[in-house]
Amino acid sequence: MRTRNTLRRVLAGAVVVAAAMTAALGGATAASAHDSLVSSTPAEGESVPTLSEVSLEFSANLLGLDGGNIVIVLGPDGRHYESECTSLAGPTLTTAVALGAPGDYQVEWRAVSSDGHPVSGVIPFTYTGESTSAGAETSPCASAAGATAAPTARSSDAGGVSGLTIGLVVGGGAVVLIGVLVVIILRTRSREE
Ligand SMILES: [Cu+2]
Repeated sequence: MRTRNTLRRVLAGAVVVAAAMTAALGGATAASAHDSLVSSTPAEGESVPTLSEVSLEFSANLLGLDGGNIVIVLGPDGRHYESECTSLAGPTLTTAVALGAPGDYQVEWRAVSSDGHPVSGVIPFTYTGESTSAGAETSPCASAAGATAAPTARSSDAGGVSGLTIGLVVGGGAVVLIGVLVVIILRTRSREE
């Protein structure tokens, strides 16, 4: 009988610890979903005869941080064909362009998700129209000059679950579990004596 009671207490303790750990981890994970690109003009792989503006639509309103939302358009010659800075309106980024010789172009974008995380991507497309610009060596927009460099270091935000956080929660749970076991063993022993 005593063995059965002890077993029951150990199981109850383990269930409480597991529930606490699940709640801690689950809460942190739910807060870290970031925005994604929903659609774009031009679409990926699309062939366009004219293009005056690139527009990207995201799954939620982006954060309007200075220099955080950047769209550049690179031609087959590697030159820049965006003609203005990127503007943000809710979930949409828009950049005016004047394309050069027909060929394979790519839109390179970087945005600040509504949860503060940087997201980025590349959209290749083909231009079949006539040249309207000679392009530029660098972006005409000052904040986009370093756009091809790595995204800004905003990833150590409050929303994400770092390895350290998981380690602390798991470690804390283990300490509590060991404590519960020690108390149960001591109680069982003193009763037997
Ligand atoms: Cu995120």
